[in-house]
Amino acid sequence: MDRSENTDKPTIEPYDEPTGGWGSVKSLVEKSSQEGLLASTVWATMQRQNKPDGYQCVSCSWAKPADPKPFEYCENGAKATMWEITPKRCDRDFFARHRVSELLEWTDHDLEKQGRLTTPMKYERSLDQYVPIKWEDAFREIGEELNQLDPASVVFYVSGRASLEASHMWQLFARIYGSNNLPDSSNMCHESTSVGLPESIGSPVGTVTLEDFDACDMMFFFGHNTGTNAPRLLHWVQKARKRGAPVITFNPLHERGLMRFKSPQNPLEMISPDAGTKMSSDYYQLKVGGDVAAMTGIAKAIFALDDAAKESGGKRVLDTRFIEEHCHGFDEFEAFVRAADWEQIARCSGVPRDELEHVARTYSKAERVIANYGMGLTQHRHGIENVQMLVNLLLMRGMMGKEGAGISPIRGHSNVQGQRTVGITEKLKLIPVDKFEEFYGFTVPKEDGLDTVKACEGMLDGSVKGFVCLGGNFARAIPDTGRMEEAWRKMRLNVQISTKLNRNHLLTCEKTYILPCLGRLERDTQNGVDQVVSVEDSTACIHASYGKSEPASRELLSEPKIVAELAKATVPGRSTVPWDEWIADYGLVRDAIERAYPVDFCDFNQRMGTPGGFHRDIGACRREWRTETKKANFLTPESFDVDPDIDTTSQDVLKLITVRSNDQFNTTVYGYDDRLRGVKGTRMVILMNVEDMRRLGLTDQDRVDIETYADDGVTRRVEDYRVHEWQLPKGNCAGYYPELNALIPLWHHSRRAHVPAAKSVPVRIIKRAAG
Ligand SMILES: Nc1nc2c(c(=O)[nH]1)N[C@H]1C(S)=C(S)[C@@H](COP(=O)(O)OP(=O)(O)OC[C@H]3O[C@@H](n4cnc5c(=O)[nH]c(N)nc54)[C@H](O)[C@@H]3O)O[C@H]1N2
Ligand SMILES: Nc1nc2c(c(=O)[nH]1)N[C@H]1C(S)=C(S)[C@@H](COP(=O)(O)OP(=O)(O)OC[C@H]3O[C@@H](n4cnc5c(=O)[nH]c(N)nc54)[C@H](O)[C@@H]3O)O[C@H]1N2
Ligand SMILES: [Mo]
Repeated sequence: MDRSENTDKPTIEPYDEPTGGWGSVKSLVEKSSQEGLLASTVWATMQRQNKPDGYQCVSCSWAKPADPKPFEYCENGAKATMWEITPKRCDRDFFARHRVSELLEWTDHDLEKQGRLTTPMKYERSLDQYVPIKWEDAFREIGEELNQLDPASVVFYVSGRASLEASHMWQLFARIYGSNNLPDSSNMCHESTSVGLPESIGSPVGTVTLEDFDACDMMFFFGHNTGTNAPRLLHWVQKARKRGAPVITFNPLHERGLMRFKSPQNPLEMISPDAGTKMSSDYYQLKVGGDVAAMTGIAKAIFALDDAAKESGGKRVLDTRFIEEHCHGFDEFEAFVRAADWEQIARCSGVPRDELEHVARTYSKAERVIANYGMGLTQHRHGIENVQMLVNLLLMRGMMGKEGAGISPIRGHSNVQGQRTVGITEKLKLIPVDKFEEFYGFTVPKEDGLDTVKACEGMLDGSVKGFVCLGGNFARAIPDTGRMEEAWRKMRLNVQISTKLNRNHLLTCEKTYILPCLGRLERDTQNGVDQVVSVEDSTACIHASYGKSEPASRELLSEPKIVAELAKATVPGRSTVPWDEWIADYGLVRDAIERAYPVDFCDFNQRMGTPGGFHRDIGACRREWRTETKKANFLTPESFDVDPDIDTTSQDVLKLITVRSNDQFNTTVYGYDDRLRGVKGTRMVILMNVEDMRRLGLTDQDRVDIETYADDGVTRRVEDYRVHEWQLPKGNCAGYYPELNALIPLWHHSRRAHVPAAKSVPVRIIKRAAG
């Protein structure tokens, strides 16, 4: 693959502008002209973004308010929109001009930059090219192939963008066919949340809504790059700061969005020469993986403050009534925290005792606290423990199930949370098996299916033979790129339902198909009627989304239509699902969702237009704990010594974090700049602490190779990266996903949730010989 760079002389300079502001506006103007979009088209489309009667943004999953601003979008949401409504086309002529072996040399950026896919294509091995295929032939051939394969050997992947309607149909199709193999992008993302939170509070999702953000008097941010990955949330952080609420951030990197922000929606702020709002009142650059230790320190200091209050007869710092009435496991937790050694806490977290005590003092004074977090907590070997420890911290002070307080996992893809709600999961216990069987007259296979890591293991051992993907770029998003690409090509079937060309399409199997689909912004007319779809945001609010843009090609089919046609070709007569009726009216799919999930989706069709969305039934929001103990559980970690099964004490092993730039959406690379980190023209950099550089004999701009430190007999290596000095903790380094996924061993994942531990990869940096 070619290098992810667009110049020989990339520059990296500290960026000290606020997020938002004019930098954001300039970046958008550049992007729209690169895409060849008319300003009037962009303007007309954007005005409908995240509006109750418009479409829900295809970028992040952040909540959509009931009373949107005139422009309820951010720089990155606008980029995602422009990427979808681009006039560029990756059509049959393109595929006639380029062989697949040639395209394999292209970068992710160059592949997707070709524009929207327009025609169903099939790989023709003798030509090493994709050739057009008629839709009906594609469906028939795929159906025949699936029926020759053992259903247990086929995987049905979903990336988190597909609507609730398409997702519900997808999982029914897979299960009728005979497979519970339904991994999703959430398996690589917030699965530590989906496994960890139900054990703690009996809810798989967060407990806060926008009203809570308006009511809180303090926030925590652990491991989230808000300025890039959920920029609209910055408005709520800014509002909180303006009313004097402290915002305390723990992140090994100084992320601009949580430092300074200027709202591009506010003309006065834009013309003011000041540096914008200071977003985090306190910002701690903890060591990668040091969160359990840091939170143990904060908890320890809370106990000390509470002891002092008890002694002096002052107001207790612990919410003892809440703990007694609502919690289980407190004593064990208290014993663990009290026994923890300050010296070890400081060493493991990288944050000194007095600073953690300062955090505890601030926290002890707040009444309504929200704890936000992202991939910095979930993508670790101890991802679940991270999440549960953050809940413990909230439970100590009763910060759950009351206004202005709660846990806020900031989800990724725009409908990733909702897909799980309507049945996308490999775990049987999470779906209403009996209902599906009763409603549709088929038998759901009775064993759990494969999640992402297990599906990859199956590919490696040859037991997985077919992959059907509803969106996404699975092969590029997973770890161990080298081994997985090789294994992928040995499968029999690769079906990709997509909007843009990506590397997963080029990993061809015995039979390979690209099925191009409509995007969410586009008009989806079935049976002469424009259809509506729906999504669930990060705060468990469900919204309708109305696509109105002209479809990129007349040949495109909608995702629900493609799923229905695949099902009809593969499992005809094996269920009573009325596929054709559902396609003629997506409202009937919503009725089916309501029947399967009557509490969450009560009056679905009537309520989906509610401004701000309608909120799902989350017990923990009103202190109803759906756990085995019927209480909110304090869950005590075994230790806070991180990654105990990987020995990184050796002086030259660093822990690598893989992150997103401000110019990408996951594997979609819009460009080679990361404005908010001051990186221009390249993604092939490795950001390092100056002391580590010195020790390893490196200077700025040196060329290095990076190798994984693991003794499993596999060499994992990326070559010719540029070193750059960066302000991050000693022993840590950082670079960009997905290029660096080649370094992550498949087995390096959250122990129980199986989220690849993309934030803590043990690596060695090797200087390249000059010349
Ligand atoms: N524009 C844009 N928006 C997006 C996406 C995108 O690619 N582009 N992706 C979407 C998706 S699917 C997701 S999941 C979200 C991802 O959004 P984030 O959760 O912000 O994901 P990352 O970019 O991986 O950044 C993780 C952050 O965690 C920090 N971190 C790393 N290790 C640790 C640690 O050990 N402890 C702590 N406390 N912090 C740590 C990193 O420095 C970084 O700031 O964004 C969504 N929104
Ligand atoms: N090292 C490392 N690895 C990671 C991560 C990390 O932080 N570090 N993050 C992980 C996370 S959080 C996630 S969510 C995964 C992301 O993994 P995925 O969700 O699989 O990947 P995306 O890059 O979002 O998928 C992009 C592709 O989706 C297709 N697409 C876009 N819009 C649509 C649509 O409307 N319909 C359909 N059918 N297709 C569409 C386009 O063809 C595009 O090429 O990656 C994970 N991998
Ligand atoms: Mo994600």
